Amino acid sequence: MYTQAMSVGPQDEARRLQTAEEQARNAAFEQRIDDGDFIEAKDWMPDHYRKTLVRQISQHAHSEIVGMLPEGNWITRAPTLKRKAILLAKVQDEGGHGLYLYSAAETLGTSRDQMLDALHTGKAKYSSIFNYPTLTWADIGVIGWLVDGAAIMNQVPLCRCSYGPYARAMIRICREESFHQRQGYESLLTMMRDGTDAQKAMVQDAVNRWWWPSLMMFGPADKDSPNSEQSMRWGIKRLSNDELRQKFVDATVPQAEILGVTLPDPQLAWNAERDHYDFGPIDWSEFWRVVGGDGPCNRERLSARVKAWEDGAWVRDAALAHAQKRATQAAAA
Ligand code: FAQ
Repeated sequence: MYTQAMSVGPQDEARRLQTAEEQARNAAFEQRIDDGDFIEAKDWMPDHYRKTLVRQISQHAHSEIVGMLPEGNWITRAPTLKRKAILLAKVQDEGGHGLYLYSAAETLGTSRDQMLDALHTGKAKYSSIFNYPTLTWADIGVIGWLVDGAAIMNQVPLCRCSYGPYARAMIRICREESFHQRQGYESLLTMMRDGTDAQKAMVQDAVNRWWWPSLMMFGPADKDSPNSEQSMRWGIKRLSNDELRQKFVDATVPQAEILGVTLPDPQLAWNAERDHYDFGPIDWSEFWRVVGGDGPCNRERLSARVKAWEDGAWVRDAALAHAQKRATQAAAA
């Protein structure tokens, strides 16, 4: 009321008009979200939507390339040529996923150098799960079964994410993750069906160590998830952290029964009333400790990535020098 009564100069008038224009753009954007349209790179979008996507997609990309490290550690120690070829292909796939995702994030106006700098300086997060060590060969099967299994559960809904470039990248990623999950499960099934007692015990030990960290991958409980509400309203996330975690538990318990392993949770039980499995409390203090940089392998993982970046400096320098030479030649021609 008071502002209407004030006399406005040309600058105030421009700002008011701009605000009205922005409001209209924002309303049109929200309408497109409600209609289930994809938002594309050149479309107008609110700043907060852009920032949320850069945060999530770049952290997802970082998770893929840091995720190469625990398994890469076993390529030279795979027990057979077949297992080695499968693992090599899987780890290469993860590198490819990182590249699609960095490209998708770049469409939002952030450079790859900026994103990698955020990773190397510890400003950006990556999935907590990759800060745990791979102690035996069974860990590789369990990563495929549980970690890729959790990743697929989380990522299939992202194929319907409202941001087109991210959604399209996720379609191919999910197809490959599905192969990853199956190869892990098949490797464990082989050990559980045909293996020695020691091999079976090795599988059970790996399941004991990876089960709870796999449940943590879905992120904090909904009530403690600051980003979920807005991300779900914008159609970036389609299901909440807790919904996805529950779906994962429900899908995984019968698979564990077929494998013949015990999931390390005495409270795990079918609840006919809820039509879901109940499970015990997650140790969120461990989750936040690992996310905060103090997990078993955080320092090792980050220093491996920084070293890879520094070792690759000559490749980037050579590629830049070559591009400059080509540009100079083209300008002179
Ligand atoms: N680890 O408010 P929310 C893979 C952070 S790829 C670390 O719930 P949001 C493939 C979160 O960033 C695995 N940090 O956040 C593979 C936020 O902090 P910020 C990665 C976590 O974004 C397999 C804060 O906590 N997948 O496995 C974690 O709405 C095998 C509050 O959380 C993706 O990135 C965590 N687990 O929901 C590779 C999928 N959880 O950023 C190799 C895409 C939460 O505000 C081998 N991302 N935080 O400082 C997502 O779906 C979401 O970003 C969530 C988190 C669900 C991860």
